[in-house]
Amino acid sequence: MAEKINIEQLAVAAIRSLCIDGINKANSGHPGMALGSAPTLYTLWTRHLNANPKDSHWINRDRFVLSAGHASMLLYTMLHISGYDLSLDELKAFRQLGSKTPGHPEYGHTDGVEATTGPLGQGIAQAVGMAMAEQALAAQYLDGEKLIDHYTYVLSGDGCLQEGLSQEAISLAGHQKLNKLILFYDANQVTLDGGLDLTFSEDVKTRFIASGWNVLEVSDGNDIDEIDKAIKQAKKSKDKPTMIMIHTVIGYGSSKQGTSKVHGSPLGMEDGKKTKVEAYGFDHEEFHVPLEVYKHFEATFAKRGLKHYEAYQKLLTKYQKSHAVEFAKFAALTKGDVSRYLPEEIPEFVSGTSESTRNASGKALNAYMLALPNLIGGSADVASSVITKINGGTNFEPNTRYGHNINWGIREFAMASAQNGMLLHGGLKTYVGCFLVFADYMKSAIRTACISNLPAIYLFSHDSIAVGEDGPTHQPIEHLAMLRSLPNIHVIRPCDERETFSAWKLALKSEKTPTALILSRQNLPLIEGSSDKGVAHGGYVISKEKKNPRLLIIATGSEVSLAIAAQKKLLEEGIDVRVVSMPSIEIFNEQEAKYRDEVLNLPHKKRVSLEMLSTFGWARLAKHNYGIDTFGASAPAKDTMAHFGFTLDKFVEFIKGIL
Ligand SMILES: Cc1ncc(C[n+]2csc(CCOP(=O)(O)OP(=O)(O)O)c2C)c(N)n1
Repeated sequence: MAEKINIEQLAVAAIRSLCIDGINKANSGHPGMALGSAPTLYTLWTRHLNANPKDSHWINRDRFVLSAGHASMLLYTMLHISGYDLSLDELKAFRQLGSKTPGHPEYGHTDGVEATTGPLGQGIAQAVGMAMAEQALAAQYLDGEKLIDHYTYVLSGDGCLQEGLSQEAISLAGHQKLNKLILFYDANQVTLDGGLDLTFSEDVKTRFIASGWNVLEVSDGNDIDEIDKAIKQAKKSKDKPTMIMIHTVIGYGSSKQGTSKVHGSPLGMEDGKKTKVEAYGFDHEEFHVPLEVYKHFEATFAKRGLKHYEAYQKLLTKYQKSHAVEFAKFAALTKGDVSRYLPEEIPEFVSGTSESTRNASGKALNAYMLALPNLIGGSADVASSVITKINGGTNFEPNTRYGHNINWGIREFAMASAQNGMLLHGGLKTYVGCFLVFADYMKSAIRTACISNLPAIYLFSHDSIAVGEDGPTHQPIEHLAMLRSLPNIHVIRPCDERETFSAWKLALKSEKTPTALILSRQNLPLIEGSSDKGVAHGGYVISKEKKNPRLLIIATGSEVSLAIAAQKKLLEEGIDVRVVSMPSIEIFNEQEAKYRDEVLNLPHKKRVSLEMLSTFGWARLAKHNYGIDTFGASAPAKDTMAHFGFTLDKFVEFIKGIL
């Protein structure tokens, strides 16, 4: 390619070349899709995306999510060239310790990265959540469509579309008519192991159409005008999200183009140089970006973004004048500042009452909803079982976007992942719910929330074998251990109504840590010693010893009342014990050692944990662990509990055995 190339071709060549250089230098990374999809992102950035790199958190910016997170070098290159806070040196440090350019995009780590991606499929679901948040937020304010009105773009490969999660998300987006969501499908016919003929024969276009999407096609992924035309058309959609299938060549221009060999291996110096010079007409030293390319991005992307940004600032000033109260609310809530709305005190509760913690959670949700106008959420078709509805509230639907009740359908994974997207968007407080046993379906999305520091809220009810008749498939055993093993999560299993209100308050106050509330199906008595402050400490003495405790029982949730009953019975026989309620091990571990030692005032060998779930993990806190390390059984709850030893007599016997 000897002839002179125009600025657009030059820019695309520079983008591709930087991708080659970054991956070569790291000797690690995925050039395949980066080279194939470079023109798509070039077109999006220079002709459509509205954002301001100088204020990259501007609430009304367009969102772009790289669902195919392995093509991270392409995203970093776009962010660098378009003026985000990402230097060329950072691109040179691709995939190195401490760099801002980790192997896969990490939200909060790199300026301009909108979502943590890499686990395939999750980017699509997060983008769906962002598009939902955009619609919800616009509807929650008077004339809110002035405040929030933007597009959400997402780039997916074959991998994301093969993941089951993508179909959950696509189906949901079609049903919700998220017309401002635009998905680019990099259709390069290749995945990691080889050609698509190995694994994927479905008609992807028909699949999207069947799910309620518009489908457009770009026959040549190098044709900027063709891509541009498709985006323009997609933006006109009034009632459907749009998928643009773009035919690209994996590893475009390299000697291994069109094959899986270029999916995830650096080109190497020789092929890299040859590809840059011969295929792209780009004969420069490594990591060179011609000045005119930077200027071109300034004149297109940055200029357009700034124009929109400045117009928005003017609009905000006007809005502030005409809608002072609404504006104050918008300003506070889009900063995530809920403290001024949330009551510090929890209600008074009447002794002698009994309530399941799932019901208590429903009451707490409805109480806090009155104070927190941007609370929105729902469940995966178990709203009446997990008690996730806002009473008298409207459903979030295409014609009632102001509704706060989301019917997620039976799509747990997409629900959890889309919640991440909603939180990433900003402006909303969210929660999602399902049975604890199905937390596994959501696991990877929960993990992403933890990595991304998102204050997601999970309501997990039916929290033990006390589910009864539904049997082992519906009785959680190892699930609490699984959740607790995640870094950066608060798992809270309240023991009564009071603790549940406290747990909800903590969840709503959290800014960077997800919270899982573990809720009972069965009624639990209000416990005299339960305390709001105690929950805030994660664990506390809920029922003190008489004088000199010989043992210390640490219980959570529904087992706290059993522990207290055992304490009473043991005392009758002259055995003094202390009972600690430990709704959240993680929060307890965050307390000062002095406090922890005061609560757990006996040595490890004199402590007993009591939880009607797997004992896994409890050995760290107590030598003796009373729990269930097999699967459950189908029977009425009372019989199941008796069968597994969760009766007063059996537990007391166990304690005596220790002594
Ligand atoms: C959930 C998940 N499974 C597996 C992987 C490993 N992986 C990364 S990329 C990839 C292939 C993706 O194919 P495609 O989306 O077509 O990307 P391309 O080959 O075009 O780069 C695989 C299997 C992953 N990142 N996430």
